[in-house]
Amino acid sequence: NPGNGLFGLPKNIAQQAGLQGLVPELANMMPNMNDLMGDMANPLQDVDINDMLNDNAGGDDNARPKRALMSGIGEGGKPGHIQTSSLSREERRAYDQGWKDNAFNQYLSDRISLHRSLPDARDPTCRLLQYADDLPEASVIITFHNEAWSVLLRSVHSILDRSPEHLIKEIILSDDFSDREHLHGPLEEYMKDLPKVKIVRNKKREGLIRTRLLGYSVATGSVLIFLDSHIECATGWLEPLLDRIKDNPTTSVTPVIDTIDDDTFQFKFSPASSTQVGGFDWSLTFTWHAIPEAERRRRNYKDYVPVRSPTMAGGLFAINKDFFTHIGTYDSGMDIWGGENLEISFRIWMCGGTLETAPCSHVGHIFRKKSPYTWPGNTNVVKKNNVRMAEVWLDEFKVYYYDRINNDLGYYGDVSERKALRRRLQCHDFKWYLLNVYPELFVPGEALASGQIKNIRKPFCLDAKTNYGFKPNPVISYHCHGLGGNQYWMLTKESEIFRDYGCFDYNDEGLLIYPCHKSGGTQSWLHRSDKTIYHPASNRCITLSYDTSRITMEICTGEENQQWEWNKGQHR
Ligand code: LR7
Ligand code: MN
Repeated sequence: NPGNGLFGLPKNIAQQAGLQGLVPELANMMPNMNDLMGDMANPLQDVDINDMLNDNAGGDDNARPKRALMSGIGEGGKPGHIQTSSLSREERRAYDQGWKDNAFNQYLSDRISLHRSLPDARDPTCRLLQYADDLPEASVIITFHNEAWSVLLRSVHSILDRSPEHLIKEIILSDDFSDREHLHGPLEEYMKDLPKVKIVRNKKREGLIRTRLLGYSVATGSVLIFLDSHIECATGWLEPLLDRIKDNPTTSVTPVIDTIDDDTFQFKFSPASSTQVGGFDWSLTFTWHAIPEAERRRRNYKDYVPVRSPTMAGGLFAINKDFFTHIGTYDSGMDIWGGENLEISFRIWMCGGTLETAPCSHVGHIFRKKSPYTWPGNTNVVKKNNVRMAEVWLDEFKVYYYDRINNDLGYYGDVSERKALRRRLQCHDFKWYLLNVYPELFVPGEALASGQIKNIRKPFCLDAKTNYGFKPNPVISYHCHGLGGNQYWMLTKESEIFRDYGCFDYNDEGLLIYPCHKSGGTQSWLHRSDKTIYHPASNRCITLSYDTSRITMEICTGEENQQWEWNKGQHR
């Protein structure tokens, strides 16, 4: 049906409704309505019937005894537990080693089925959508470095078990010079039974960026899907991605990334209503955000409609192979880890593409608290990668990042080829990106003052972490180090003192960093001409105690212990 949108609906109608590729109105005609009804009568309560039905419909069933697995550990994505007190000494050693090697609970993973069932809590409309038969074929590329056996295999099986057979051209396992034994002979042996799986290997440790490029170099499908090596694809994950790319080959799509708990392996399925989009801050760190109102409106407030996202987390996305080639794949000068996610996000948008998240597509990922593998070379690779990105893509805005790293760029290699790529493709500039794609981002140029906030007499600066941990972080004072970091603060026109979405907030609990709420009140501050930092809501001033170097909020006296200077910009 040339000229038509998917499902034979004229494209313009689908588009007008903001529903490219999605026709919920047809829901009551859809056959799997019966499946939904069947759900009610399902006696196997811990598993969603749709999951099972879809798995079976997926073709590649591997003839596994599903019923037998229902009660197994981790089934249905439920949390598993290892009673460490009842482990023998040997078992306990294996348990500890699993954590040490992987920074997740490998011992538990090894006891969960490689084909475990998962919850399916997609927006109900997602289950009703039908996709064209001729979606493009995907090459799935998984890069790995010393991944745990059960976790890597479960990643692979979750793809095969939950994808229509004809849509997976191949799964390419791209090995970044792993030295664990199981990832060599045993892996080759195991994969002999899975003809779609190919293994390629680096000759030395390259990092995830060049390892993805190795996978790309042997891929033959028309769509590439990059995945981390510790994921599980949920029911229906594939079609929504391919559908968007079929519709428009310049669209790159990510699934919703659900959390697989690093300790319990619980699959925490996030509901469609809480889908988030990607952003970044000026330390060039990826961040998550609620969907902005304008974008919600564009989607007619429908949670299952693909949502435009300024950036992606990096590890899980689908992209047309020719488009990936056209926009310059990845920057092969980036090492080990980091930076490539924002770099490709900016490049997709600035060079003619669109980046979206498909709320009907769900893939779980094991989020861990630290990196378990070595980071060869003791230069700061993330900084190096970020500087490469900033030099090529950020134009005049790069100074805001450089401010944060104390203008110490370090060695970052040659970026002339990447600059030439940008000129050749005639990409938009970064200002265009900020205006059109990410207008919500605060640009420090708009700040009234920025940099460290130093006491007028003593070399002490206001200092705090802005990550939101268990408890909000207090604002303290610390010897001024002049490196930016935790002493970098901006004062906005809206009278906030902030960095990266964390704002000075003085309330009953003290002077703490809270997420900025944009409504003044306890987060409103004035840097007055007498250099005091005044808090109208409490009628107090930020005060340095000279003997203890503690920060308190006191009645304003205007004395030196209440006088502060920013190193850029001043009071108004
Ligand atoms: O040297 C390396 N060589 C590799 O092959 C380092 C890593 N890798 C592999 C590794 O085995 C894994 O499969 O690369 C993949 C990513 O490494 P992780 O899992 O240690 O990274 P992460 O999940 O903490 O990091 C996120 O940001 C990275 C920035 O470079 C990459 O873009 C990751 O793919 C990305 N992961 C995700 O987007 C999943 C969702 C997380 C979020 C938010
Ligand atoms: Mn990961």
